[in-house]
Amino acid sequence: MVGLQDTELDVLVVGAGFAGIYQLYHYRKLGYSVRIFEAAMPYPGARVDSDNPYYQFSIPELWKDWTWKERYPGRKELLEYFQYVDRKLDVKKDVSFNTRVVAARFDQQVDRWIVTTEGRLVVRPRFLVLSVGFAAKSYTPDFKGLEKFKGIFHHSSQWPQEGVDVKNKRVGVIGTGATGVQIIQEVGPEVAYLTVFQRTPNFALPMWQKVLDAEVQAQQKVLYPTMFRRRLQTVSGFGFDRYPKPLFSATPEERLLHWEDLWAQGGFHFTISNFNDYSTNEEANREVYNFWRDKVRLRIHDPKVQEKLVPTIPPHPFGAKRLSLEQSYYEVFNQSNVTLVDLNDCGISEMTSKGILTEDGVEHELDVLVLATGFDSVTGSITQIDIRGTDGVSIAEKWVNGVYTNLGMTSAPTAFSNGPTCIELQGDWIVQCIQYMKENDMDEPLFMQRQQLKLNGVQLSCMDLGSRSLATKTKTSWYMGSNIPGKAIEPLNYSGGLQNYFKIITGVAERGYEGFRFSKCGEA
Ligand code: NA7
Repeated sequence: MVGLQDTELDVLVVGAGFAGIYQLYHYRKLGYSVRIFEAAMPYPGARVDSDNPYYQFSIPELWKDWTWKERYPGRKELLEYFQYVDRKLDVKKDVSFNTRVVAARFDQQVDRWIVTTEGRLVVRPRFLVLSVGFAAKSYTPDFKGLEKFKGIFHHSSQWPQEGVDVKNKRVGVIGTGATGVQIIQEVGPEVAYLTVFQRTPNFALPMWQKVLDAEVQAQQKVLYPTMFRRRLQTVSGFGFDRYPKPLFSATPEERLLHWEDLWAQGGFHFTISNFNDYSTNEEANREVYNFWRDKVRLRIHDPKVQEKLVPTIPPHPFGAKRLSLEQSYYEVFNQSNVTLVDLNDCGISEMTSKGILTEDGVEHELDVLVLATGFDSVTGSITQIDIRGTDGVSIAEKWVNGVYTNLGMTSAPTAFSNGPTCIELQGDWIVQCIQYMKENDMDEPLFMQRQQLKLNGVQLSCMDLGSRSLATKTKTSWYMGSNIPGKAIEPLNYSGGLQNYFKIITGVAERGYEGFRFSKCGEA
């Protein structure tokens, strides 16, 4: 690391996840000097929510020799996959781990970024690519007395790599988002006692996990190139798409038949391939909810718990908040050693040395407390880095009232889709844009994040699209930034479909990066 001090690089990539590695792969091919800085980890039960084979690199030298074990790979298999990727591409030699980027400013005199890490390392890349993901900044609510708690507690994103032994322990989980659901179903069968603190029920969908057959996978690989191309033509970056009909144009029998079919396919098939108006038409949405409700309620024995987990009337439209995929989540609540605390009936007063005191005076004693309370999603990953443009104003200050255009930097939130699909789509675009700038000796305080492309925001009107979606009808949601007190409330994802997003960004590039402002190197 010492050897890197003051190094000049073509590209510095921040983050060694799917996006960062994809960037590295392409810059190496172009012969650029490139390095990744990675800060660094996963909780019990962490699992991919995307169907195989879509959650992987589409790089042929990677998928050709890799065989997945499960339809939705878990933490262990994903780690093995990344180890395999490392062996194949020798990723690590260009990654500095445990290296958190804290600041970046553009020096117009030398046309370079001055990037500083927590350990005071300074490097000077010409291009800075933030592949930091949408959930790099965790959110822990300001619980009174949290510091008094004598047991073990962690936010899900800061789970110790060596794990925490929850066997025969009294465990509490705050939060029932996608993370909480995964943790609850994983630890439920092992613990002495589980107390789940729920504010909003998650409308979780059965994933129908299954072991994959190596032979079938090998045969299917002939289709992979087509499948990977097809992803870009769909609304969500998977191989399947919306059902091309509004809900009420179908007869009740046709609806039921379609829903049963989607249900049997498992996972996000039920949302993505549902009727094409279910996320914009409230009545259609309620019909979809009712189908989900009636299926899931059957799995919960206690009628009171049933109503808490799967309410007769939903607190928000179906799919307006991120749905989770589950395998045995609802059955956990049938265990006699599990209590569901509805924080709407009775909130958290404070944390004590022994556990959590709720407003009814009950002290829930715990050995381990899991804070599955989410993230300052999408923008927090970027604003937590002190990034300053040529005017000296930080990106956090610029975005305090919402994400908007800044100097020559126009930013637009990510297209909302399967992660790797969008990562590769935007990744290709970023690589080509940087190549274009290098070839033309152009410079500009070019700030790019795989989710925050420097595009003409007018074309990607998230606000317009978002306001038509039922996703706005939630009290707290990371889709809208409303889960973080004080954060500007606005749709943070482009919901116009990945296929449309693809057309827009390709069009901008083809028209010579329309809407961008480039300057020649040396022109301060
Ligand atoms: P989420 O989806 O933001 O979930 C956070 C959960 O924490 C959610 O159930 C919140 O309830 C709950 N929460 C947040 N603040 C509080 C307070 N103060 N008291 C009680 N409960 C609280 O984060 P995840 O980590 O589950 O998932 C993030 C994404 O990562 C996921 O969607 C995937 O795309 C991957 P609420 O619903 O706001 O009432």
